[in-house]
Amino acid sequence: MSRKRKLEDTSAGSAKKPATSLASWTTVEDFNITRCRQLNDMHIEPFKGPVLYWMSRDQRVQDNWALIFAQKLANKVRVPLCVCFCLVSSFLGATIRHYGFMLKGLQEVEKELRSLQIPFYLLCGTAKQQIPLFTSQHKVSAVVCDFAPLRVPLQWSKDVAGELKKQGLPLIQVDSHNIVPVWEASDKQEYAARTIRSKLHKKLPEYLEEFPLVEKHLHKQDIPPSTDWQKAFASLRVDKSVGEVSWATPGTRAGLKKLEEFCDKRLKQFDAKRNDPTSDSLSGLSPWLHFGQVSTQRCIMRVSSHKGSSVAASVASFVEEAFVRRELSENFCFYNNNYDSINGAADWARATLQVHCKDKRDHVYTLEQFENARTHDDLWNAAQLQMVNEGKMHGFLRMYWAKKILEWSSSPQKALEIAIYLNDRYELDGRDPNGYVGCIWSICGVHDQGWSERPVFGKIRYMNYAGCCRKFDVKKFVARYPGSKTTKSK
Ligand code: FAD
Ligand code: FO1
Repeated sequence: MSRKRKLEDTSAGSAKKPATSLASWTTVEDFNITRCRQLNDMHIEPFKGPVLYWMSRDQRVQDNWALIFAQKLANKVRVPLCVCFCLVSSFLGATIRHYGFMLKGLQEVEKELRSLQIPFYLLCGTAKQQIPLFTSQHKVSAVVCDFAPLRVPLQWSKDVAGELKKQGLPLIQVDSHNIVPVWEASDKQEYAARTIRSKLHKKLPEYLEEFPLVEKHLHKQDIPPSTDWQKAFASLRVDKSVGEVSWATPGTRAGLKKLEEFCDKRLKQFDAKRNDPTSDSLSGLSPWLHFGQVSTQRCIMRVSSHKGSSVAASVASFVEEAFVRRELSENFCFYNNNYDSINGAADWARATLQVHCKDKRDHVYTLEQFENARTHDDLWNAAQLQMVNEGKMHGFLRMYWAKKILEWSSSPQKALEIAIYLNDRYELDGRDPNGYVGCIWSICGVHDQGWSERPVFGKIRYMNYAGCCRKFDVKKFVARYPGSKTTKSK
């Protein structure tokens, strides 16, 4: 289904002006054009050079609306299609744990594209440098990119829009990560899950449509020799002391296998057990979702295909988390530039944290003590060790973990800084809107309400050890991480 948009001013993709217009040339058959926005006001010339998909966030071939759109556009103007990825040598503190997972996933992307006669180019350097060089060298006629609501990727696409405008080339951005494109879900920062939920569900039927296949590309073009991946790894300037994880095999194939395994083995107990860190009941999908190796839409469609009373609550719960909560995080980061600072919190939260910022703390820990799991709390230490050793802390514990950092830091600002730093350094799914919102929800009450006032937290929701003991077998969890023991451990 293609929905045309009225022509308006097409500013270069500023986050605040969500939906820019789309010139009529962008309309392709069988594609909901509201998934796209135009980042400069150039247009494509038919029968010129290839269409380029500049892959960044959504690192997969199939189930990728940006690549689907790029191929439809290339077929419409009868030109070749190619894909590139701009590898930056460091990115927001990512370590070899993250780059290893990402690059191994991209190797699979290159192979799959080659089988479809679609050349893949790994370009080392920033998009602002590399894309204009590539487009002039390969006489590209239009560029399609995917979308992330974070400061750095938004700046990347803005810079490229400007560079391509100098070459008279259009840049079209497609939200391939969300089911409902962020600029379609809402035109403002939403207050809470309850205010965005109905907006998302109302649009779900329009966007939860089966993906057309990305097919062998008939307008052929030379396929370059395969990438020198050793050289790519060597170009990295990353901390190699945070090792890669063994439990998660990178790449789309492994990610889809994980999805099937979740549906077969864990979906049934997901709703009942997802808040119990001693049970293996989560999907485990976040690393593949973060790197876009698997489409969240595919997960929602797969999980929702399970009918019957025994899984109904779990299907609903998974949709709530993977659709509503996740797309609420995207909304927050897109419309609130302070998504990773106290300034991003609501006035009531900043006020209450300010009132209590001088309250006496029973414990105050440094980053080094937190990082090395050297607090007085064995459960907190165990959660920290799970994250450091396995690259994935259980979702329930992430709330407790962050809230204790608020309680045991010298100030809320310091707490948020420490939580984000540790989260992005060790979580395989770090540097993600879910992470920034997870931390700011826990420490500054974003998307939450105020609770009864107490020292240090003020009206920010409180969580404590006793509360965890009422929810699950804390001792059993702590026992898995011997290094977490403290004098408190019984
Ligand atoms: P499941 O429970 O199986 O959920 C499936 C998917 O739904 C997740 O992969 C995720 O995409 C989405 N989801 C689940 N819970 C949430 C949530 N609370 N908010 C938004 N989306 C959600 N998630 C990240 O992807 N990266 C992070 O860096 C991250 N940091 C967090 C930090 C804190 C302090 C908190 C409280 C939460 C954080 N989360 C983060 C959200 C959530 O904890 C993880 O997405 C989830 O635990 C990932 O494991 P899973 O895929 O097995 O989750
Ligand atoms: N995106 C890129 O286009 N190039 C990179 O080199 C790159 C590295 C990278 C490392 C860790 C990580 O977690 C993400 C990384 N991304 C990179 C960004 C990713 O594509 C997403 O845009 C962001 O993670 C936002 O979700």
